[in-house]
Amino acid sequence: MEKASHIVIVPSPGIGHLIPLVEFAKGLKNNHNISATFIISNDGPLSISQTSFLDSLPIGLNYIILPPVTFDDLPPDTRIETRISLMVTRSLDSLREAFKSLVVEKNIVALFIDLFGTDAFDVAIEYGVSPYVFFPSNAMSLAFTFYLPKLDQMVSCEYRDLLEPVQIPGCLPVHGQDLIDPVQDRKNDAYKWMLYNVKRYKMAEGIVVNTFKELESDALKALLVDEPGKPRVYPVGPLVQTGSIGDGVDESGCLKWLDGQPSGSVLYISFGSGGTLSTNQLNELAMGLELSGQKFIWVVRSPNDQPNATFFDSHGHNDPLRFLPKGFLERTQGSGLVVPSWAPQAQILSHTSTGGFLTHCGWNSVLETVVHGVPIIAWPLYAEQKMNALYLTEGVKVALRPVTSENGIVGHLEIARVVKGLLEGEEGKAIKSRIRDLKEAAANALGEGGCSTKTFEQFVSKLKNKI
Ligand code: UPG
Repeated sequence: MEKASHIVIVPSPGIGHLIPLVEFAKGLKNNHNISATFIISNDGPLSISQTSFLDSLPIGLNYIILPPVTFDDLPPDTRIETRISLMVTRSLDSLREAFKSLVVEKNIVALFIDLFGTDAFDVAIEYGVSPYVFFPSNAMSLAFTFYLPKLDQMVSCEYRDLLEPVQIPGCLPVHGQDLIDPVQDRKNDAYKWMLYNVKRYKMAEGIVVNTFKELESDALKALLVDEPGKPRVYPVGPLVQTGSIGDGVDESGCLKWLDGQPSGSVLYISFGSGGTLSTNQLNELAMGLELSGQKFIWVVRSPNDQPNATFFDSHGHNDPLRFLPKGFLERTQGSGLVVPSWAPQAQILSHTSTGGFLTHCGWNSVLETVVHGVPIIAWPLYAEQKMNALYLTEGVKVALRPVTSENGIVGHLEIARVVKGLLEGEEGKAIKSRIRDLKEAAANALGEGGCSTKTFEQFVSKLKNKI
């Protein structure tokens, strides 16, 4: 009897990459009986959120943790993208061993990487297995990824010094300083890694992207044009976290608290798994929320001058609440709930009391808020988030964006203005109506005969039949 198909997934570190990959794998398992093994590279113990997430994988999805790599030789200011790339590159020997034993046991039809792990392709190819990319961000970033080698050839200065915005095919014009972080300093190793990985994308048999037609029609149209050396792109989204991470107990008390609030009245504030604010900015946000007089749930992290300080460990080790302004917790008691480090985001966004989401615009957060029809305040911090914020405010127009003052801080008056505008103002109403349309479009895309469902099916037949 022929063995059932199996895939291997080599995720980049970070829970924001693991979450959509697991949703993707669940879709393959539940609808097409294709099981999966995640092979996890690391540089030490996994974070609490990663461990509890992996421990709750359903039957048919397994994981292997590779021995840790060492980064002792890297300078302390090594950028996150370099670390992510090196994590996979330095794990290649142990990855090869793990892959070899799986090949003996299972009918492996594909190896998937996301974003920066293209060195793992070599292992797949050695064993005659097809390499694929799962792109956990959007069509706009993927279009930029394809465009980057061209831009690299055409432009010699730093992109942030360009006078004209960059015209990525199918996308809104983007100012150089708003392009993704790893291209902001072309002399940095992170840029070299980025370019190295994107040039290797053409080795992939296909690229699965977590978006859908109605959300990003122009960028997808451009991506779907056949060009030599460009792998076929499969938009199968929105694949979002459905359950909770961990055992599903409402440990933070957020859901119970939301049960007692009026419909659509609460602003949820979270900067994803890695986002952090400076001390100054944390204070302004606290004061702005208080001044707005609106209800809120705020996932607070200890302040840090690096905007992505908790990327590898979302829970941190300090008590973040002690950094809030004196008396803030007492004064906002009853109207606000402050949660240290991590909250059950998917459930909060699906709760009827939630009326807005102040987000760093990580793509999973964007898709989750679209799926639940929750209006957005866009507050990008790092990675491709400025591009996402641009698209949300000026492309699909489902977000308000506070203005940053010249000192780089968003002041409390501006925060209060935008928060009130979203929850009570006319602009908030228009956004609500547009995001409800997108919510419906998302449900249709994933429904029977919907465009993402059909694309998923085409993709699966390619996987199974190797056509
Ligand atoms: N989450 C929670 N509780 C929290 C915080 C986050 O459940 O308290 C979940 C959230 O629901 C989401 C995920 O964690 O599913 C976070 O993903 P995302 O919103 O995409 O943010 P990041 O973790 O920052 O994701 C990284 C990059 C981001 C990029 C994304 C996909 O920072 O810019 O879009 O990966 O590539």
